[in-house]
Amino acid sequence: MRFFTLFIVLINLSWLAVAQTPAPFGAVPSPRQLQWHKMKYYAFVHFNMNTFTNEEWGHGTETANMFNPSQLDCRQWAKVAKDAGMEGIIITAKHHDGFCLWPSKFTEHSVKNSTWRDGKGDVLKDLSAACKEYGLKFGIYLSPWDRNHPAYGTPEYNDIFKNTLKEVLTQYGDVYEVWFDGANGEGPNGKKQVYDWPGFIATVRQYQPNAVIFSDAGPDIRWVGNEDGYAGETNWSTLNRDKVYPAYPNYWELTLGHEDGTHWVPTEVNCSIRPGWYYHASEDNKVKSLEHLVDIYYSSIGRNGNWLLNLPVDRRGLVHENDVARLMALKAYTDKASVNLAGGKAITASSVFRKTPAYAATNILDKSRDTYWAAADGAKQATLAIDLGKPTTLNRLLIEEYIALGQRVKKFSVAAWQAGKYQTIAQGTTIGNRRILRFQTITTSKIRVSFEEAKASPLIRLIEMYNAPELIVTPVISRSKDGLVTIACPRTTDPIITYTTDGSEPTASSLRFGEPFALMQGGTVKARAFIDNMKKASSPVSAEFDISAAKWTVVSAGGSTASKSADRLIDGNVNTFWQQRKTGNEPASVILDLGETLPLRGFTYLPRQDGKKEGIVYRYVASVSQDGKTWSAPVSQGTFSNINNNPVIQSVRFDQVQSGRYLKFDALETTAGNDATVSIAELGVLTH
Ligand code: FUL
Repeated sequence: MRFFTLFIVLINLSWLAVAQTPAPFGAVPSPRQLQWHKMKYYAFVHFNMNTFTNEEWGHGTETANMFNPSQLDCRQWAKVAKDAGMEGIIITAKHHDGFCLWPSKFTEHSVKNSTWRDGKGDVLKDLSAACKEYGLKFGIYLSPWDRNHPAYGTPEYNDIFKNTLKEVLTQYGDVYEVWFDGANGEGPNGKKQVYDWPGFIATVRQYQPNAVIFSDAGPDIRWVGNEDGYAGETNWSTLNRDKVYPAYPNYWELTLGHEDGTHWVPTEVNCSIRPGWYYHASEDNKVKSLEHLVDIYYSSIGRNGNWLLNLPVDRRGLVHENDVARLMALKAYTDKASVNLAGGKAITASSVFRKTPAYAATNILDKSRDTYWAAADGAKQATLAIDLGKPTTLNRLLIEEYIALGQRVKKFSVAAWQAGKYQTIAQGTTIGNRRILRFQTITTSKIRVSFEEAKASPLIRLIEMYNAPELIVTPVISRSKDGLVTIACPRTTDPIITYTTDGSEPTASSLRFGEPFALMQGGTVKARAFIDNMKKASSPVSAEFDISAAKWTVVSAGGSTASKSADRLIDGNVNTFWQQRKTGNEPASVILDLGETLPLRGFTYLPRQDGKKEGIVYRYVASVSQDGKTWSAPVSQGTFSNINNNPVIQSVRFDQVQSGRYLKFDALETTAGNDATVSIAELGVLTH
């Protein structure tokens, strides 16, 4: 009888407990995902064989000795990451060329067979120890695609891959994230592998149950659909996971997520601090500007994602000085831009879940992310009024949902008390784990946040407000077909732009840009914008040019006589492109007449820059000619690595200098296969 009474009491208590707590809505995060959501910013390090061969995708034919860093120091990476405010490092333990940064038992293509440290070196050992020392988490990127392993393309390879995974998951302590690249090309036998994804996932779960697994399709966290650093303004953490798979063709859906998706699979935004993922000395001046990185910060961390920023470690085995300087500038900026002006201020809500004090709006402005405000049961609209107590100048608002119970808000707006009434200053759609709205700087003493549409009653755990320093927009350097250089600063009023053409850093006293100037033979232009009587400066930008296209004509494009639109491929405007449909195996050829015989050292291909993938060339052949009739044997042929996901300019150098007046570029295959449209934003030559 006593047991029976206890049973009844327990049932009642649990009923009470349930009734006193807002119910979860839709798909919710797992404990390991919630842990990961506490992070926001960490480093990717691409450092492997490609660092030494100057490639983005190695071929698997390299020899182990080519891997030979002169001063490898993983503690330097860890210190840089820590100083930059990052929380972990994910390392390319094995990329598509198959080379392993640790002495694996399951391949001969590894550090164990290199002369580096007499074959006794182990980058994963050094890095995991450095991460521990600096209080950083340690993550592993392991490419299933392997262009070296003799077993690739056979069922046996899946077991080998699982064994390799076991090695990296059991020998280096805790691993917080395992990064699976969806790329699946041909191996040394010309065969593709059918990957055993369930087996790979089970291996991670077995040896590192707390690690989150990344791929296009999760299962824990998903790719954001681009390598540019941008999540959707609308970004659901939910996904119809069973419909998505690695190399999913509707990649743009990953940018937005699926409203009402069946599983919780939030976004991780991966992008590189330079154009390429691997180190190339030619990109030392192409580290993304502070303004660009700040924009990515708000478009990743500020749009319900975590930011995985890649640092291409150089041939010494160090993070390059230029990258370090930019990372520290970003840290200094974000520190200033996140001083909270709303902490502990007065806040009231239009409703509170069952009038329970534990869910009061004051939870939003306290320091805890574990307490939250809950609107009334079933309320899909609600407002919060925040009294800042005094006129406060601000231009950013951070807001976070209590995601443990699901993602709910679909539409919200922010209004400021100005001239005796509330005026809308910003609007947003989804919130999720974290959303930061940017708006014009205003001074106000009261802010109102209105939830206009929600899938279930809003649960908000945090709001902060900041006054981020205004950044001076970095100038954009371009050169017209005629060889005239323009330097513009579109969104800054009346900047003074200074520049150099001798490679030196522009200062306040460098040449001032007024009229476009000629740079016919090419060179390096570096520029900077100044405001406030030259007191504030943008970060410097740099652009390299080869010979101009002033004398060039397009002789034919796509097999036919060139139409007017073909001029777009030499117009110097990166935002226009030429395109033509190509059929089957026939190449689409473009012939340029350079107007004079030149020493040709290579060519450049810029794919379309509008974010679309149609026509991006993958396989090409280039030939030269003196007269436009008799053509050399191909002077270069091959594929553009990773061009689909990262459509940056491709510079291809010939083995030998070729003297010629005509260049023929044959597009043999696009990233969409044989039967497709071919598109070219710019085609150029390298003569320097
Ligand atoms: C892509 C790879 O193919 C690139 O080389 C790079 O590793 C990037 C992070 O993922 O899918």
